Amino acid sequence: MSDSEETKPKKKKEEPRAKSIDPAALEVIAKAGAEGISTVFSRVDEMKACPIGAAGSCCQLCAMGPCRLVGKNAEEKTGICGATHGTIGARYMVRAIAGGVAAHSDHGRDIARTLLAVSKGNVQGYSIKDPDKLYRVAEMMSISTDGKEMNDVAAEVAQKALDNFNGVAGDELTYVSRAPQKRQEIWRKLGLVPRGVDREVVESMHRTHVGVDQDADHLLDQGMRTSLADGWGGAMLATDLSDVLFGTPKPLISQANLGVLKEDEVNIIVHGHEPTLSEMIVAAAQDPEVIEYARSKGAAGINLAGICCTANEVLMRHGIPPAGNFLHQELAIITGAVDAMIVDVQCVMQALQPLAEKFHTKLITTSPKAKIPNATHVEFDEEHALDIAKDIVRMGVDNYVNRGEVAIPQYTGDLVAGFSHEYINYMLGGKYRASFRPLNDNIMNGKIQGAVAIVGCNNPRVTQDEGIIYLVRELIKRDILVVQTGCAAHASAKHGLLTPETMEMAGDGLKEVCEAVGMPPVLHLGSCVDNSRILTILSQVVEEGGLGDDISDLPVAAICPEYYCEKALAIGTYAAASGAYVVFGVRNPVADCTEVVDIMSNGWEKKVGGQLVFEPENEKILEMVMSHIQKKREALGIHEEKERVLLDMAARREL
Ligand code: MSK
Repeated sequence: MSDSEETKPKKKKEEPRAKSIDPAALEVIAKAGAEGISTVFSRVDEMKACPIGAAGSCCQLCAMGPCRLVGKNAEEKTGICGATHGTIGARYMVRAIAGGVAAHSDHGRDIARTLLAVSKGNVQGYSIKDPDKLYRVAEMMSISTDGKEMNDVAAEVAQKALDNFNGVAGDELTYVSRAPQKRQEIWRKLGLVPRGVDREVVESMHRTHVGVDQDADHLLDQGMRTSLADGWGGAMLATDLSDVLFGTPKPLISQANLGVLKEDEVNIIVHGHEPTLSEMIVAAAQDPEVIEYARSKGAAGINLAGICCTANEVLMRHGIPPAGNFLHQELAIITGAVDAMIVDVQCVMQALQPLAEKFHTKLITTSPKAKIPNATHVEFDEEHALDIAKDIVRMGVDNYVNRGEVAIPQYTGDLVAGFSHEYINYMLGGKYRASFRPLNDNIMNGKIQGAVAIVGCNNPRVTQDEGIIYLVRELIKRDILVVQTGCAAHASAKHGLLTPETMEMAGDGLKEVCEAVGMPPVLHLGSCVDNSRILTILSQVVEEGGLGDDISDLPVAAICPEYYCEKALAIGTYAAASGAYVVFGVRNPVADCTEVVDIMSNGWEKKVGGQLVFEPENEKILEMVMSHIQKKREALGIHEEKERVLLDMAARREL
């Protein structure tokens, strides 16, 4: 060995990254490893991400390519057609946003179609569970309800919702009027008001086709307009009409994680997104005749659990326990205890069927839009919804006797969920004076420094739940109220952070408010489409007064620490286009397109007051979000701690 080799510093071997911080997940991952079973956690090590595509430097839009803008001076290179790095990156973002918007909005459209069918009596098992909300939605849509039967109002509401998709509701989506006045003016001035959900998605696909829109900034404006058709359109309609049909959530208790599976009962998991199916599965699993059928097979009962956002839909309204988030779908099957996994659309891995074949699990697809080779397909339709749901549940029951060895990790987290925007309003102000005033006052007096939404998915490229849990804990410690949706909420649920006891981890100010109101410092608002509830809350906080006149004035932010899909990018974009500061973890999908990175951060901040930025380090995300919140507090003049003045009776009277 030469001298120079001897003195060369040895390259430190990188420690393998932990797969998860969830002990239940780690237990099943170890079992899978020992038995040679492939999972998303093992495949992610085998499949290295393509570095060119990962940074937004690959254009695959036509057969002249794919073009790879790499090497020295990559920023100055162009594709064969002359497309710049900026155009390529912007086209990627706009197509991703359009994909996400299409997914959420097709979900919303299906709920509207179900409401229309209910109004005409063409369904089995559904009814209008929250008539008050139906009338509030009708008012919001300027539909007169005077002297009309409830079903006629429902038909008009459903039709107006459907018109929002088709673009025949008018020049602007109906719910744009729910945004603060100033926000609406910003959108109108910039031409960002969405005209119809379908129209914006189609226009995005057209403008990103080769040879059409070639200006990155102009393309990304269309990305914002399309995303707004989700947040203030498809997703908001999905949330409101789901509340009308299935009930508006109120707080309830439950548990989360793989430990909710039961060894002596038929375990059925609902997985995917749309509540139309899962609501009927809940009803079928509670049907005494079906339960008796399960007993006849030797089971003690039927245990229903959820994965992903379907889990959130049935948790929020029925307290059905989530068995876990996105990365738990395979792990649940590997416990050997799942007799049927019923799926509809979105976030369902194709790996489930080959895995289910190694165990006894029956994978049942139900949507006419989504089939999986070799899975059992039972097509769902609203006209025969309850009968179909009962048939599906019976298939799970029949499969109970085929179980082999079962290994359920004994971990669960207690949780409180069910915080709809209506309930938060009521909780803060009370029955007779429901209002966001106490929240605004406590933000103004500094007991609450601000609010942050921690939302989105899991991604096996990062340690499962780690970023989400770190940020939740650190933010509440700094007197930040946290709201959650999607799989990020499951992470907190599994780790016991969605309980009132969590207020012990909160800063003194936040703790005091939580004690006074009787709320946990981390609020579960629902599924991914329910991110629209956050937009509604922000609009109401602005309307309440004292914190500026637009969402961009508020000391708030949104973080998606473990995103993986296009839907997350759509949500992040509509939040930024609505004026929020949005940070994504994992990686920047257009990192090498500096023009696009700059437009979505500095450009959008100047244009719409919000930003979409990417930062893989959780500690840096925390710093960035806290400094943004302080910046907003300073701009509002509420950054200095005010001396607390005790008022005498005269001063109180004056007030
Ligand atoms: S399910 S979109 S992994 S949050 Fe909504 Fe979870 Fe993300 Fe699917």
